Amino acid sequence: SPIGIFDSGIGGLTVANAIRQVLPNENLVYFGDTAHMPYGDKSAEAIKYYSLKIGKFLQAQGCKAIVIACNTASSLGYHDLKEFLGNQLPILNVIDPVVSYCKQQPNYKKIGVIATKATIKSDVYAKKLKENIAGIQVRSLATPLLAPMIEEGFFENNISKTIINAYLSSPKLKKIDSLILACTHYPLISHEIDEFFKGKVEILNTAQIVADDVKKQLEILNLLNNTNAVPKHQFFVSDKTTAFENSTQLFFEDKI
Ligand code: DGN
Repeated sequence: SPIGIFDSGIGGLTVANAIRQVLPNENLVYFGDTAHMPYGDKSAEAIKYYSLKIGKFLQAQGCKAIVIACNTASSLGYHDLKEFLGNQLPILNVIDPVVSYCKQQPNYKKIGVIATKATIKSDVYAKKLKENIAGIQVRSLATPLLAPMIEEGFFENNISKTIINAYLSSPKLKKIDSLILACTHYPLISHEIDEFFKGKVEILNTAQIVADDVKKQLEILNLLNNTNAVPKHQFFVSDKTTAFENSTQLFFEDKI
């Protein structure tokens, strides 16, 4: 049976892409909630409601586990979804693996977090990091223009450089030693972010960290597919937009 993966839209395809590289034998079912994107500006209630409905849909598709491949839904929908379905199948989010990763880096003292408004407002990253790492300082900054900017294909150009520069110059991010890219879209601009900090800040590619953790968790639960059959991936959206079709190459690095 497949691994279920969902996101507010296309961003989670960066996570799905990382998962298929790490677990090439696994079938994936991806759900992009394009009718309700972007989640980043929605209320907590709406995000919880959408997450539960999508979780139910993925379960009905026969998924053996669900990965919430969206930082906003992981911040606001994970708890309820786990309570609702967690006794029937494992529910994984994109935040806990990153927190565990940071915990293993003794040189991290002051961690920056950039994400959508809803993720930053939830304060879940800061709470979880502080709960797990004694004495850690966390500096969170909402960077709401970045996701739509990337989705429109604006990166590696003057516009993205100006916007990235404006956000990252915030006094909040002064003297951070590491930066969590806490939004599914940001791996596409990690190079530009790295350039801004002139290589002095460690940039955490969350998609890769999450994919490695999904493999680890499913191994522990003995849920990995041991056959060598060619995997079959299925993609569902709540609204089939041309934006989704156009962006898949960018985010999934493949045709869908
Ligand atoms: N996928 C969302 C996230 O990781 O927070 C970003 C897209 C959005 O809803 N703006």
